[in-house]
Amino acid sequence: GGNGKERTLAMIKPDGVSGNYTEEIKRIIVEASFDIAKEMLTQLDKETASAFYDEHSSRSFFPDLVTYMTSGPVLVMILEKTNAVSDWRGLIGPTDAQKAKISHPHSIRALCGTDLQRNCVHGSDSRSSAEREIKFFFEDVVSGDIASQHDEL
Ligand code: DGI
Repeated sequence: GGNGKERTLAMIKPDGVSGNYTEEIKRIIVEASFDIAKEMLTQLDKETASAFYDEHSSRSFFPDLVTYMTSGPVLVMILEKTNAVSDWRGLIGPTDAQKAKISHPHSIRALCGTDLQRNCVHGSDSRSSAEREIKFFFEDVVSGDIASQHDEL
């Protein structure tokens, strides 16, 4: 949009939701002046988790990543503010939660993550990833619903 605001896709992963970190993470989000434009609590199936992390599909850790991401509900959110993409990446900290606890002790991954895989939150890594991921979870779902309703007419 032309108002200087940016959108990013944030997710509280299964370990964050099951560990009851949702409320604390949302407090951090609001205190950092993000608006939560949309949110959805959902259980990823294998196909959806695989498609979301398609760029990693050839990596050795991919099967474990999909098992982790489908192990319980996730909370997916669209966050809005100026510089939302880089500001949210800054708040969550490095990918490896074990390293985050040392180098970024006030980051969200230091707060609720465990290791390189179980890092409790996701954030889009660029504006273009953010747009793709927002479409993946929100706009595709909507148009999919419309398409399936249309098919049944
Ligand atoms: O954008 P990030 O989530 O910080 O990191 P990424 O896009 O490089 O990787 C996506 C997710 O895949 C990451 O949050 C955790 C998992 N992952 C990345 N690298 C490894 C990994 N999991 C394992 N087990 N081993 C890895 O080397």
